[in-house]
Amino acid sequence: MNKLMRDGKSLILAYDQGLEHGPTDFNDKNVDPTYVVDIARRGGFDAFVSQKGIAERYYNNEKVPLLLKLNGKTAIYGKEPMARQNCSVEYAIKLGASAVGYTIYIGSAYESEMMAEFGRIQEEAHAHNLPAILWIYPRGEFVKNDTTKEMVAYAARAGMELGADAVKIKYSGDIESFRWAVRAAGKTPVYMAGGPKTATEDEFLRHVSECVKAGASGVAVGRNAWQSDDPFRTARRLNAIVIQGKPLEEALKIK
Ligand code: FBP
Repeated sequence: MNKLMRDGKSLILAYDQGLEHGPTDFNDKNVDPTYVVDIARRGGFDAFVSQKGIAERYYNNEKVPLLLKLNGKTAIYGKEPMARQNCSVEYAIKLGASAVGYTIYIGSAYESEMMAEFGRIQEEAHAHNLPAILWIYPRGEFVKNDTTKEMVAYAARAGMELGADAVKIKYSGDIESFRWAVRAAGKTPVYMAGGPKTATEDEFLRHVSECVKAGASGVAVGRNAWQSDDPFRTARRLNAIVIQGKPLEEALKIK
């Protein structure tokens, strides 16, 4: 994990939403992967996340490490969520990846298939000295609310027990409950998932700041960064909170 961390913290830029949600998340600027790779490169991010198609065409041995997603799904099929592997660890390495990512939907009827697949990927990644990072989201018919204290901590714990080198989980909404999730993850670093763009940037940065206070090792953000009117200012503020440990009020003054 060291390659993706500065002083034990990471700022990760996620750009796999085109597959997960469709181009509906994009405008004329950020629909172009070149625009987002540039934010990752010059915005002080510790990793850029994409599917292999974007890495093949737009990631050219950039300074920012590549965290290649090895599975994904579209938003079209609405039943029990399942995302199978679509890229090998070996090919991720060929593309220059420093880490691989995989999503498991715990609670889905297909969770055991994703767990088995991740188990193989994790072992293969470790054999090549690559960290395997889990996006771990409670989802499916039996998950009524995926951001309760119990659910978020369950995701964190499950990810740790499955051998993830870091887990990316949703914010549970307050410091105390997120602290429990971080505790449940033990030695496994926890990243907060960004989520849809909040009404104001202050709101998003407050969540980030709360997660850091709760012990998170960073944030893996997409829309709240590359949909920002000023993504480089957002990145500077994120760096201040996550990497430099600055208080929210101070970060918000950064221009
Ligand atoms: P965002 O910050 O844009 O939410 O990105 C984080 C992320 O985990 C992406 O990597 C992924 O594409 C998306 O969220 C998944 O979103 P959903 O919660 O709709 O499945």
